[in-house]
Amino acid sequence: MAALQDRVEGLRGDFEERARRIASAKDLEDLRNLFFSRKKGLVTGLFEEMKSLAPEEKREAGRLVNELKDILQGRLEELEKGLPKKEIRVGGSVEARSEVKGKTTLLSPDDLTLPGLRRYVGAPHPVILFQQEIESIFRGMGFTVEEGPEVETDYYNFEALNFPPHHPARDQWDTLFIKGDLLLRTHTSPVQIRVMQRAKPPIRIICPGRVFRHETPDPTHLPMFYQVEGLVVDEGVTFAHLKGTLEHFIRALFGERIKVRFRPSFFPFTEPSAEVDIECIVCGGRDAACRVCGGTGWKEILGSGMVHPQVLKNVSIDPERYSGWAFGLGIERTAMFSYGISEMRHFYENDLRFIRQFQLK
Ligand code: FA5
Repeated sequence: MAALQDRVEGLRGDFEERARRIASAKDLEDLRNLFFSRKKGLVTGLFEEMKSLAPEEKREAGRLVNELKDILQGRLEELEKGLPKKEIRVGGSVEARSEVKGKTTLLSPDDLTLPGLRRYVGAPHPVILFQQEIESIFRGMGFTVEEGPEVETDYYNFEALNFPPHHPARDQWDTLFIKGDLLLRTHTSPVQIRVMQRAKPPIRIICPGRVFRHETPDPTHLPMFYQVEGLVVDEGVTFAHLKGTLEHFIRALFGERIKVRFRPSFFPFTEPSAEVDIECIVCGGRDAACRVCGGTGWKEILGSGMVHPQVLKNVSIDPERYSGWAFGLGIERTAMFSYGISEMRHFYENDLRFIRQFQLK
């Protein structure tokens, strides 16, 4: 029996020695044949020899040889998995297969419920996803969605909105001028004018789009960003409608428990005017050095107010009969709070590790 044990150990050593030199499916196949071919296989030979043993020796010999067989077959499987794989395209997906014994075998057939290898096909940008969420809340309240040009004239961007020429309030919007009267719109408010010129009250619209300002980027400011404008004009419209609608909208976005505040402000095209802040979701007001809220615990997300009577006159709507309210919300500013991002510039760095997190599930 000691002699058999020596031979079994010798065969294991020999097997490992050869296994180290395997570089292809052909090498692996030769190794398998050397040990297990039906006529001359070294392990097969041991089973043959056992037949001539005395019955009392057979049991122990059988245990030793079967153990060797199991170990070596396990090793052959491991070696097969380690072979270089061929990539085979099946209906657009890539599956890993290996070639052994001249046959192509699908690897890891053990668990057919494992997901296949998925190809990344792209997804809407998080800012656009958020814009769509905003649109859907306002559509639910009966608003329709309008658009306007990104290249505007001074008239629509400023004058019709009650900024007289050379008025200091223009400085609030660092404008990128193109040529003569043309400029890149600094806000979506010019769309209010375009809509009121072509439609008469009742008006209930929102208009999302890109705006441009000569600004240095920081965690909460960009030189190109998205706004969404809202405008309601009808008989009997009051500030209470403005407040109720915006509060409903903000709670629909952030949940019932979000803290919201209206703060008096100034815009030439609204009177009275208010800016709306929400609690700083990044620090919750607990970090005096917060780069998002500056330690105040609040961050402005939109400007709003009752449409100035002069603006209504500019589009031939009678301010004695009609009144209206409007708002302009920063989409990235609001999105960063909704997604819990402390840095607005991430949206435009084109880092796929960031962008892919917002893919629709
Ligand atoms: C305006 O642009 C007004 N047109 C808003 C308005 C519309 C008031 C209708 C009244 C009636 P303001 O400059 O504050 O206002 O910008 C509005 C929002 O845009 C801000 O609350 C903020 O959320 C966002 N925002 C402003 N500047 C930037 C910037 N540089 N980067 C990113 N978001 C900005």
